[in-house]
Amino acid sequence: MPNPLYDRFFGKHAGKDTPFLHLPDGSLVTHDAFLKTAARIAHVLSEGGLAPGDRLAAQVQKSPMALALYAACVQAGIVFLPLNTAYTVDELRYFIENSGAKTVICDAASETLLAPVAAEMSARLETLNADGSGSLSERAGEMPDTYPTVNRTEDDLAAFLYTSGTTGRSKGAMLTQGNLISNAATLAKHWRFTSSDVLLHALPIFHTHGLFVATNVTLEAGSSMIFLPKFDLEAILAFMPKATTMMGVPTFYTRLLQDERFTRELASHMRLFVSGSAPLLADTHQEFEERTGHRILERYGMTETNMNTSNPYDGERRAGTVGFPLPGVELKITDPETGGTLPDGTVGQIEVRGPNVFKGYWQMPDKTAAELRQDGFFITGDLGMIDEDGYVHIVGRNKDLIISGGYNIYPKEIELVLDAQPGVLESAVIGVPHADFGETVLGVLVPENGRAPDLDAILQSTGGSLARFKHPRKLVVVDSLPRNTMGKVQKNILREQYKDVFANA
Ligand code: MLC
Ligand code: AMP
Repeated sequence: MPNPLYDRFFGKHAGKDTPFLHLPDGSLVTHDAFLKTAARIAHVLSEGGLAPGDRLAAQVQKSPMALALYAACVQAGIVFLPLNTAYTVDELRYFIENSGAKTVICDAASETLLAPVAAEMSARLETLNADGSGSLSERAGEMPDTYPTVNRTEDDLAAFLYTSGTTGRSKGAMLTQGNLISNAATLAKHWRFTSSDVLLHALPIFHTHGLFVATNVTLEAGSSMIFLPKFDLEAILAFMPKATTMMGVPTFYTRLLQDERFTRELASHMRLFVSGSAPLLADTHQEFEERTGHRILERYGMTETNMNTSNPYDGERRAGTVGFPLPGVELKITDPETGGTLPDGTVGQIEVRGPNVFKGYWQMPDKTAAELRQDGFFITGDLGMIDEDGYVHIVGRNKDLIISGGYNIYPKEIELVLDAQPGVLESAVIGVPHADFGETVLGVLVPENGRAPDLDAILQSTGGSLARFKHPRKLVVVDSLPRNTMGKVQKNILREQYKDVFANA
């Protein structure tokens, strides 16, 4: 039966003993072995009551089994909802409830905390640990290694990825099979991936970059991956000579450049370095070229759209730009007030349209209508311009968003937590420059009754409800927040005032 996503990325590799995952311990997972594991998991999921179209939420460490869980969901027609391993139980509760996930997969270490949440939502709970053990694997071990692939169309949902909103409520971006297929096919071709490529994979697999860009492109081209559990500088240095390509957030590249062992020779076997998810400084681009002779290829994407633009493979990879719209993707710069298209060279909001653009936000028709126009153009919230040679430049954001080490952080969510702290009248959360993470979180507090609040206690208490990467790295106290005549907090003034607080971090 046809299942376009499964057939294209997975099914075509069935029965092949070709390499898929090279693991740090030297072992290899072939395509065939991977697909058999996926089929076994698909049986467990179906037997557990998951039907095509149902959602499965997974907060699991990166491992071959975790990736096979994605393949299993595709094969069984289940909507895959991967979640950042840093999320707290409070955060997870919302995702499980909002998505209506019928099954939740977690690490055994979180089982006690998550069991009551799953029970409350009538969701089944299974465990999957970093080493591949857990109840999911135990049950999968008893299942057949083939599974009757569920019939799907390109318009069916493949995944939900949650992206936070400016009001603090996360939105489930609904991605179809067609969205994922079209983008990976375009990127594999554009970046010249072949079965000889070996991708150094150190990104997490719960976001677009590590899962849909890196993994789907690898599967599309029949390449293999050196599959590292996370970004670890020592491992990257050790494995780079065996790889041909790497994809990373800018922090990967700045960290590599800080190490003298990262040399031209070490990178000599590499064909391509790709950067995205956050702005790559032109300085980093230049320093990287001086050190290695490689020009990093920067591209631009989003959870809702997959990848939109890319610098060229053959032509000039221009530092400080995100290149040209990908084949099949339309991009225009519009006036935020009127929506009218602006001429090249003018800064405005970036809008994109194409087969890569998502279907909308799960059960949020108003939010979908506000960002996804009737004619198919998606308002990205990024500000940019197109230069005289057609290169797209991202110059800022029309949304209150901080990107720290490639993770998105919405200030509103943190402000709500800070505002509720004893002794805090109000707060403003801003992103300030940070050498390692690009930007980091600073909380600006106004005390109640002019008495200084206990900053240590406040930092401690944000820990319970917010993922670690969202925590303010510093809190400062001010008498009042700068506001415009409409009463809106002028965060640009605060960003300017505090731009050097982490200058030496
Ligand atoms: C970890 N920490 C972070 C952080 N990552 N804090 C802020 N921002 C981050 N990104 C916390 C840790 O919990 C730890 O807390 C402390 O910071 C230092 O940790 P570390 O050991 O230095 O961090 P590390 O584990 O090395 O992780 C850093 C990183 C990682 C940059 C390698 O964050 C990462 O892999 N980022 C990639 C994110 C990504 O894939 N984004 C793509 C989104 S898709 P403590 O308690 O020790 O202080 C998308 C679309 C597109 O945006 O276009 O691609
Ligand atoms: P996310 O919602 O996590 O998918 O993050 C998407 C956002 O990351 C985009 O809207 C941009 O603001 C930002 N982004 C992604 N790639 C780049 C890039 N190459 N340069 C600048 N910003 C980027």
